Amino acid sequence: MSTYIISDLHGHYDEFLEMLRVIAFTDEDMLYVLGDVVDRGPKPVTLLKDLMNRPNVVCLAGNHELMALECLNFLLKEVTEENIYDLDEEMLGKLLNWQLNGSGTTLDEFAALSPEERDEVLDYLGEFDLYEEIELSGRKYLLIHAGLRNFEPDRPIEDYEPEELVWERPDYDIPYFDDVTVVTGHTPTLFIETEENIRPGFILKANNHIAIDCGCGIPGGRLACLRLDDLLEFYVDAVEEYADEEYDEDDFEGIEEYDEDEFEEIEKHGENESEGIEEQ
Ligand SMILES: [Mn+2]
Repeated sequence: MSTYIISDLHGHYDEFLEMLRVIAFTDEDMLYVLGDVVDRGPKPVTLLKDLMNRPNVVCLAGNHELMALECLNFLLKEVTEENIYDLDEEMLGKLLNWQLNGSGTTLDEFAALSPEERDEVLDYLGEFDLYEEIELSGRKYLLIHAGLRNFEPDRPIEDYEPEELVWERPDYDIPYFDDVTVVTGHTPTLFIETEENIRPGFILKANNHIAIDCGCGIPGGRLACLRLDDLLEFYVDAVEEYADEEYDEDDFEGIEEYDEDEFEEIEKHGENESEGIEEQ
């Protein structure tokens, strides 16, 4: 029995299946998916429907799951005289922010589902935890999507707000903990600027950090999987030529045109999402 970690699948279902073949994944093994299953890539909902039928796969929430859940729940609400005003500027901003972050493929596949399937997918998304603590081969690991915003060494992990765990860009030069390795996705290693990142686009292990988003779907990137038992790395090249216009640099610029006070939360997201990854 082995424990594997993968992240930022972003709808790359074919590459995911290929990775399961490469690692010879069995029912005895365990796989943790560190968030961002949906958006950007071609088959995000197909991927979700596959994952939800695998009892030995645990998905954690990424920023894209939080955006998708909130927006899809809103979009599915029946419009009534009471709730019609919920479509206020803040909600419009959230919908636009999701669109700018690659919601298109998720919405397309979601719209094609039956009402029952939509409920199943939303229920499944709502079950994603924000973190997982595991111990393996005498080493402690904290699995989260992005990092620890407003980090304090003694702050219990359960006290962090969801937003603090799914949008952060960690400083990979500085360990969070001496005795716990923090495993994250979210920031493609292609764009991590630290001296120890000698192979951008491959898994980075440095300073009690392990960064495993190797940018499947981004030019120069690939899908990565880590076997935690012995830290062996596995890679699968992207099947599809990446051609997602929603990754345009202009999209990230547009998001800064909002009124600062009203859209403080959204700007924060937009800024962080685009920071250092303008090439995506
Ligand atoms: Mn992310």
